Amino acid sequence: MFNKILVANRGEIAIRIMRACKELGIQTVAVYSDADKDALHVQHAEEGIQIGPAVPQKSYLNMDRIIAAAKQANADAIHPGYGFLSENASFAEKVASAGLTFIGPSADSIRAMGDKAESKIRMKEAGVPTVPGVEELDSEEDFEKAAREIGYPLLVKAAAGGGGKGMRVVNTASELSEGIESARREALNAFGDERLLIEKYVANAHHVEFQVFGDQHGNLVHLFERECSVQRRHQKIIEETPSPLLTPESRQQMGEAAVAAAKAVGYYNAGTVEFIVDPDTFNFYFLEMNTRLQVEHPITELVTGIDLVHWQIRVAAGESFPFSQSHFTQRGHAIECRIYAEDPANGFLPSAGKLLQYIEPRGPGIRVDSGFTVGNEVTHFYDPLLAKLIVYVENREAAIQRMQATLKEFVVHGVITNIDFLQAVLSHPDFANGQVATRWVETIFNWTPPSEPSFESLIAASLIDLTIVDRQSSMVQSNEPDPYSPWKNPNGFRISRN
Ligand code: MV4
Repeated sequence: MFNKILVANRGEIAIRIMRACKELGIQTVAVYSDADKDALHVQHAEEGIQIGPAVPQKSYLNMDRIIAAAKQANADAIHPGYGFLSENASFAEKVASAGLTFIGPSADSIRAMGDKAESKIRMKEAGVPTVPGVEELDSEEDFEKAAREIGYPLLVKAAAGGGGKGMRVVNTASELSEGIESARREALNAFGDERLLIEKYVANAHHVEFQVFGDQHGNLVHLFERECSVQRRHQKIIEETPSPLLTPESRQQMGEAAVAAAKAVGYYNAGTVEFIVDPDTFNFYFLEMNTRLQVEHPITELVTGIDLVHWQIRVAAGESFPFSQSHFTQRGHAIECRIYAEDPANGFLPSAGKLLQYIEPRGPGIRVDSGFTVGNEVTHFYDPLLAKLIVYVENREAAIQRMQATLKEFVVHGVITNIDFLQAVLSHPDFANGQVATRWVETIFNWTPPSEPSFESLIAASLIDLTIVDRQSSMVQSNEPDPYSPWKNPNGFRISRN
């Protein structure tokens, strides 16, 4: 087993990984940028190494600097978390070349799944359902011929892409050349690679992904699904498991397809196979595989009862995964809400500032994975995810109720959050009925934030601040008479709780 792991990440996921290390008796090393010298993840580690300026390119994406830090600290392994370098095959190779262990899949698996055209071809060979389409396209005539075969509406996607970048819906033949051109431009811009593929557009699709997990000895299972259809601009907002859409039959078929997909690229460690599901026919299609631990992994941990990060570390060290598929069942229902520092009234723009007040909910079946505490600064350099609020209870109805009640207890002052927006989604009848497809937030759900809080609620907020925050006053350095006054809130008088 490893003696020491460097966590090449920040925020809630760095802390999540460090907790697992400590439980396994492994020492931890944090890396941090100039903007993060007071960040919570640094305090959770036994050692911290400064790796550069705030801009991610020069710190959390700086491969050589991170590997040098791991060598300097005498670490055995690097956990990349999600985002940043987690799906960078060259980084996985560099880590291995430096004599360290990359806690994740092989560089070859990352590379095979990173290219949408290549992965789609490999999935077809492995018998995994993919959306009808064409991958090898060069001339204008190739595209026109493929479009006639596939029919409209169709989707033009960047081969190097993922996450919706370089993607265009084309509804008629007359829109085709414009769609190809703009997708190509965006693909070249985002990935330096202008290759495209086209496929049938599946309208009203649900996003259902399957967690897979394997060791380096050929054992690989799926750990059921996560329904992630509540999204905005390819940013997930709410995830849950089990999916309200799937039947036992479709779940089993999709689980088998997810295992086949992972096995086709010799996968080990934690991964996620993403499908779109047509809710009318239950037809499902492989979209892409995310070769990392995902943000939403906690809901899977709750319903399956296994700690994914423990096992990521253990299988990376060469241990066998001792459970076979029949060991696993889904028990209960889990929902995750992502609490973002962003302003729904202002195009969901990130909201930076100091957390003047920050109180996380607690109680039975409540898990909060967060990277912040009161007094911390939320900067515009990084993802504005403040915390993940996860609830777990016996069924979906109770889970929604628990989430609604728990969100009311989450107090954040100093930045604007999406908490009211989350409440509005959770109380919508379409959500209650499980009838939310991927474009629901953008096309059907037109929520407008409530108007400015009343004068009375501002007075109440200022009194709450004065009484509750006092015991944390040592955390905030200020010589101003009342640093907690909502009248001083740099973001105006909005409060994220009523
Ligand atoms: C699709 C699709 C419909 N039909 N492909 C979006 C990101 C990338 N993973 C692929 N995506 C989609 N591919 C076909 N043939 C709809 C989407 C899509 C989507 C997928 C998952 C989650 C959210 C989404 C939002 C819009 C579109």
